Amino acid sequence: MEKRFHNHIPQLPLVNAPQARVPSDLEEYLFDLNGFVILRGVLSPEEVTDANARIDTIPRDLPRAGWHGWVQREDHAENRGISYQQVYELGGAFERMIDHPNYINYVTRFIGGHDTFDYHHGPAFIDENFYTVRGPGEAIPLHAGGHNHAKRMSFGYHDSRFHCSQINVLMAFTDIGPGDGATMVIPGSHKSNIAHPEFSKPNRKDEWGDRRGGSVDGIVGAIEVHMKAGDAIVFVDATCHGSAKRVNPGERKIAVYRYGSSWNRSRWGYHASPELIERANPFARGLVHPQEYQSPPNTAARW
Ligand SMILES: O=C(O)CCC(=O)C(=O)O
Ligand SMILES: [Fe+2]
Repeated sequence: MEKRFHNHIPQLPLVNAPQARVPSDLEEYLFDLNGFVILRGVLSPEEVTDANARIDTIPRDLPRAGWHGWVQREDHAENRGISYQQVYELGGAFERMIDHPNYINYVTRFIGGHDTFDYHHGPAFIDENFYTVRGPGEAIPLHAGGHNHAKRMSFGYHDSRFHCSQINVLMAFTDIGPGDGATMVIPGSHKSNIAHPEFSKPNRKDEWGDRRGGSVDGIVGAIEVHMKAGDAIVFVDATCHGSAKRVNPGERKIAVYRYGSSWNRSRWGYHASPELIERANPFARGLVHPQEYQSPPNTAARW
């Protein structure tokens, strides 16, 4: 790869399939500036249809925290809709999304760490993957932001490399336009030193904790990201974000795959099934299961 104008340390795309996408100079500039890039058409219409059909095999009355194979319904506030965790276990398009060639090189570029100790176990690890369905009245409130100095979500750039701790790939499985409950972001907020005044509103905690629900509607500085089914937003989790409240009839469907360095941990303690680890290609296997533990001889493994 040619040297970039901003002296980017060359790194060959890890996924080098003929169609694999690599961030352009402009996309790297925009990611650094805004904290996110929007990628159009990363999933084909067939992949979108396949994913939605696999979700439809899960009974809608699956209770909170109920299991469907290796997928579990999340027990979160009602106003955030229905979420299913560990969807890469559903196979097909969801399994391909582990290392999808249309975005995985963005993920590895933005996490950074190539040629350093951060690659000791591999390029990245998926610490959470889920699919969310939201209907009218549902949303997720404003959260994150550069003012929140958690290592796990931090943004960095040093010595010509990005150093992001968590990169989210948020994909649309329905068209998401005005009134549909779009994801909302505050561009540039991954570098904020100051918390948005919205965070000091007296009812802030209630928006997360109870069933009343909050949204990002009307918050100054936030913009809606409109997407077609198959588009994705790739963003560092430090970007202040959330969603608009859906007002239109029907449902908004998205999935989020979160990637961090290979020494990261699963957010909720999930682990990939033995079947998935067995059948995944070696690169994808590393993203879901970067490490085999060492045990003394004749010790029963418990993980
Ligand atoms: O639903 C969205 O648009 C954003 C989801 C999100 O930010 C989250 O689940 O942390
Ligand atoms: Fe989020």
